[in-house]
Amino acid sequence: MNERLRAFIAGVVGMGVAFGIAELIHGLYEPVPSLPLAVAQRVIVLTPGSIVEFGISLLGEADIPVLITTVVILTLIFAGLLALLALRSLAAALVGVGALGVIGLAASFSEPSVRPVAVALTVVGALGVGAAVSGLLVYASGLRRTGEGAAPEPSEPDRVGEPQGGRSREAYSQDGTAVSRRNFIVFSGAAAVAGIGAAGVGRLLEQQGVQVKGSTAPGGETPAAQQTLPPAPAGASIDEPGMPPLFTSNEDFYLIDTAVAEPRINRDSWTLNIKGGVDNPIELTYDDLLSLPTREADVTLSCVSNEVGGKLVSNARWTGVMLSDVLKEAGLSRDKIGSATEQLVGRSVDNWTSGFPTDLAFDGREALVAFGMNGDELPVKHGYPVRLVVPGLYGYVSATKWLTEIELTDWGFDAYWIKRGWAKEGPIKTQSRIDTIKTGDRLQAGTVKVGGIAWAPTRGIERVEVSTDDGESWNDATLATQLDVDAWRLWIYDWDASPGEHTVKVRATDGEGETQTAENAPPIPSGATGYHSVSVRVE
Ligand SMILES: Nc1nc2c(c(=O)[nH]1)N[C@H]1C(S)=C(S)[C@@H](COP(=O)(O)O)O[C@H]1N2
Ligand SMILES: [Mo]
Repeated sequence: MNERLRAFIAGVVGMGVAFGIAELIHGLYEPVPSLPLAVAQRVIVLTPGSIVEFGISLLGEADIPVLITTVVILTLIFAGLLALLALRSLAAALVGVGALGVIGLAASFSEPSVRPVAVALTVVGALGVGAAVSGLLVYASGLRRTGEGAAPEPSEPDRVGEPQGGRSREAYSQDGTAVSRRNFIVFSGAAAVAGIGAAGVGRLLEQQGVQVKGSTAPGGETPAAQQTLPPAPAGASIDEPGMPPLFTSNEDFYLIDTAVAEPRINRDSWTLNIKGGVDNPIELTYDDLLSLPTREADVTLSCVSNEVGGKLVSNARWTGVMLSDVLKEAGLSRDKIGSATEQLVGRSVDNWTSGFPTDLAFDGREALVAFGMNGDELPVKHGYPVRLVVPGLYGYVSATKWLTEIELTDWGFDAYWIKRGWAKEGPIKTQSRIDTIKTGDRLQAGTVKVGGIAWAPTRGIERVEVSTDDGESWNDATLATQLDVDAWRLWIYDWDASPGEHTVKVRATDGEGETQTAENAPPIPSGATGYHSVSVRVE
């Protein structure tokens, strides 16, 4: 192992220790954010939106962990290079450490609700200890002596074929410090284990914190709605292999957000501010919210970045309070909407925003300030304790999770994804998807059950047609009972399949008689269009 490699490893290990310390402090004390998470969050915010959406579509739910891992690995490599640099110029290397500190501080201070002093102490302290560990390893290896101005000449490469167990020349470094390679390995290994251990304990503590803070207060079951819905009729489901359930479980419900760490909110201290152009700005507690009439609504949510045939669409029975009732509490009614209150902006605790025409809160659709999902409280990842659910709008303009503020403002304000190039208005486009067969399937000739879902929230689905000849001719599918115009509708078609290659397509017509467009469009800027198409071979 030559000196350069040792120095590099010393840098990596030191940085690992620094990460471990910071992560441990984060686990012990929430207001100090996890540094890799904070940096990853900044990367997302500072990256053009289309690239972020691309990353999300490419990696799905893995995008955030991949990004965090990348941040950690790049930082470790950078620290290794700094340690190499320290052999030549300690001052230059310290400047590099300082730069890391500035990045860590800047990213941390961009997180909501941090304690600046604690964060500063953590960043400086962790980097200081990490640099000290690196330095000790470097000095212990005899790579650099105190007071040495310049680096030693590049050393000879390791001698090959040195006798086993014998004291190699390499065991004594060139300046005579007697530290064996084994010691270096033991010291750096121990430091690495300590760093990883500290990080592990930190993560563990954080996860326990999650349970304490994310779970319900004693006795705090999600209250049943006053106005409940009857159980879904049996005819609304279709029980065939490959068909989705009528309601997506909370576990399987698609997941999209920019939050690197899901906000952990204590619902007992949570508040919802209704502000901006309202007569009576108010702050509601969780109990205040629940004192308003509660109800259930079956609503399908979709992400604008869902591709034709994609999985970013799910259906749930939500529990909540009508958004219009909440707005009434703040003194806003439909007839009072003016240009200063034209837009309703939902803001999360981590400052994500959505925005849509205020009028849609009053036009009769069941827009909810929701706290329950499929009979349970909202899971943390789906916005605990309270989120918005607005039928007929893509999530990016409406479905603010971890909601803490509703601001009535003019149309000039651009919410999070609007700033990043997505359409200002986001009505969900009528779409349909084939679920029971997929491209590449080899099927037996005879009856093939072609089935799936179709959705046009607020309009409902009136008709679904299937083509098995690449769109030449169309056949009516059998529709399941429509649960609600806001919910997806299941459908099935018995296809008498003959041997050969076939392209199967589906198209839906909404409750207003509009058939979805055949024209293919990508998700950006306002949602994908086109017919879902599946190519199969029948044998
Ligand atoms: N706070 C917050 N709310 C958010 C988002 C977000 O990034 N942050 N993403 C939105 C988007 S783009 C969609 S599609 C829906 C997804 O909700 P889900 O993850 O519960 O399916 O949440 C919306 N609400
Ligand atoms: Mo989305």
